[in-house]
Amino acid sequence: MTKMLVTGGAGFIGANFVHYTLKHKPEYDVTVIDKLTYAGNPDNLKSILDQVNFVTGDICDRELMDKLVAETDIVVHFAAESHNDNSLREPWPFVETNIIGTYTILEAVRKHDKRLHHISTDEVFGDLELDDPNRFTEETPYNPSSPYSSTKAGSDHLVRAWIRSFGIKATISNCSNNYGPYQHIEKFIPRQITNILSDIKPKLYGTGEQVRDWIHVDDHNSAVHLIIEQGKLGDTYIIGADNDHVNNKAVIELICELMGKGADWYEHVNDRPGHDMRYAMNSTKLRTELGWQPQYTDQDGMRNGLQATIDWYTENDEWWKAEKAKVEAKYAEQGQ
Ligand code: NAD
Ligand code: TDX
Repeated sequence: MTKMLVTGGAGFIGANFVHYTLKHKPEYDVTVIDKLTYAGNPDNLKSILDQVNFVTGDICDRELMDKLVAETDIVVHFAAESHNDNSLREPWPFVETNIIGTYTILEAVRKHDKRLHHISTDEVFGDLELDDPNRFTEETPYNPSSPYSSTKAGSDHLVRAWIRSFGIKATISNCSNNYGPYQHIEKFIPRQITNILSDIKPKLYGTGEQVRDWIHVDDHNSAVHLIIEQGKLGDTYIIGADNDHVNNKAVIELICELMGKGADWYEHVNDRPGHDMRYAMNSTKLRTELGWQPQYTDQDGMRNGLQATIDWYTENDEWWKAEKAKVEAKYAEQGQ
């Protein structure tokens, strides 16, 4: 068995990754380290908790990370503060977890000579204009906009520097916007689904012309496994499912339609300051070098993936209901 340490494994993508790993990759013996911030929920792993080792702790804790990294073969690093809107209200936890936390992991990986895969985001590249034909590639220069994306960019720079200066055995992936089960209801898609389920109108920032390159979380995680197994050490891989033609307005209208509301049953609210316009990913390297293919593709793929996600939030209302009023009250303070 290969020992795998998953940081942030009680959050959205990390928990889906652990489920995916146990289902498709039985050769891994998984340990999760998670601080259980507001975004971490041990219930995300409830059905498989007896099959993983779960450690509650902070990735900034040097002693703890040194011990956990020493005991593992590979670290898959998802833990982060992940929400842009929160980073605009209070940036410090982003600096601490995303930068100092990643530094702490890098030092442990360096000392114990362990394999690392670092999970990052398209947002490190900044944004594109709506009419720009380009997509982000592994060579796109970094140009982050928010405290969130700049701290993720900082963490990527640390990983790249540790690869070059110390020769650590690491890979990096930059993925676009994920959706699927277990995503915190502060995020765009689950917020709107749970709004409709709570008889609240969905909330669209500004005009809603912004474009996100949506990818189902299982497609992200299948790519991560492929990179872990076959990726070239030291390299970066872009992960995206070619969904960069759907703007926020179209997504909200599709959610309304799939949930039996009129396509205009939503309201415009205050825009996000510094709001990135468009993200678009060119995942040619991952597809040609490693043979990756997403399962949920283009408009129909998004329709199928969204329907499955709507069903999940509908069937699992005990998972989100207690949080809903608090999340909406926080948004209401910003006129959102
Ligand atoms: P999330 O906020 O749902 O989960 C983050 C998890 O990390 C939580 O379980 C939280 O408790 C844990 N955590 C936070 N600070 C910690 C600390 N100091 N020590 C230990 N654990 C800590 O985030 P997510 O959406 O699942 O994102 C996971 C990773 O994927 C992040 O690195 C994010 O930047 C990246 N990413 C996310 C998306 C997306 O669309 N959500 C897209 C691309 C990349
Ligand atoms: O209520 C809303 N209404 C709305 O119009 C919310 C919460 C968001 N939006 C807009 C803002 C964005 O243009 O929807 C889009 C998506 O918003 P988020 O879900 O907050 O995602 P985003 O800011 O694009 O970042 C996400 O993708 C990249 C993740 O949260 C990051 O962790 C990841 O790195």
